[in-house]
Amino acid sequence: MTIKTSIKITVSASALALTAAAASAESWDMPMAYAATNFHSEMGVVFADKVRDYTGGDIDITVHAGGSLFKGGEIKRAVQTGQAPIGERFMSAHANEAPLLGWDNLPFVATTYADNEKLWHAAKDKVNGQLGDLNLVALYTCPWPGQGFYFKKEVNSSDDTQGIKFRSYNTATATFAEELGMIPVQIEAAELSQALATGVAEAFISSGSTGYDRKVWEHLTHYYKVNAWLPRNYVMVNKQVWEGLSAQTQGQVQKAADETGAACSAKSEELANWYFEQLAGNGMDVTDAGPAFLAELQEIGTKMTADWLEAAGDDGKAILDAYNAH
Ligand code: PCA
Repeated sequence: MTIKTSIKITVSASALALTAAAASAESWDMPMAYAATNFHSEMGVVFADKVRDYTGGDIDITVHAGGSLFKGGEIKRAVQTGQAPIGERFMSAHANEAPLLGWDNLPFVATTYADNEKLWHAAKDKVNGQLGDLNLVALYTCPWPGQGFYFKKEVNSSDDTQGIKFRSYNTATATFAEELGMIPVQIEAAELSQALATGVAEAFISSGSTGYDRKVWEHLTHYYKVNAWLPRNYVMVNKQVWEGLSAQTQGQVQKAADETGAACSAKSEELANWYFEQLAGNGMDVTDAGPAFLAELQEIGTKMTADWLEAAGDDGKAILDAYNAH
């Protein structure tokens, strides 16, 4: 072989390699539901960067935060049907369709990050099975800080909550509101400021994180740090899209997901108190719930856990048994 021919072969081989790379490179739009500056969304960008890096550019994810590509309530369906290959959503928002997915909304069951992680390990296999039935594969999950109540007045018991218009984010929070004599209305976090400004809602349950993102001190005055549960967001991929990837690419994406999930959880824990400081710094009264209110919440919580166990059946019971056994 002459030198000239060998150069020619090398050139055409690398041209081929380039064509192959171009053909296998995929661009994925990733709708996310929460504010671009929220840690969940920032971690979505970290994940996209890692995936690009670990797959050598084969998968190029573009994050669309704040419900800008699909609204929060539309993201799961978009991924299930393949309109979007990947997306992020609040897991328990799907509990009306699949009760098991409310595993992380059980009041006062797992109220620290360590316990929440333990509960996730107890739930993981069952949850993944359920998501598989919905044509989804979960890549990573990440907890919000603990959930407490926002009001525009001091609240000491359910005597003070009657008739209040309450923004709920899933069926469990709607039930909670009704038990307290409030009127639930389901609203996405992205529309929360608007709902408070127009009086469509005048109270809600959430973490300090969402109160901070939505500057709710412009409308509300009190936050009670009940720490009732730490619900999770998850990043999901369409099952066929996932199965269409090579084992090697799946491994690379999963490595990115495992690292991002751990970093996101650590970030959530690191920020939890910082959010309270921001609410207080902007004039809100941030305190623990008083004993009478807390006792009522705990009683409602016990009933809600019993209801969930009934709805989620044997799989739900297996999750709680596994959690309590450790
Ligand atoms: N923020 C989200 C879900 C839980 C949370 O802390 C919200 O309020 O919609």
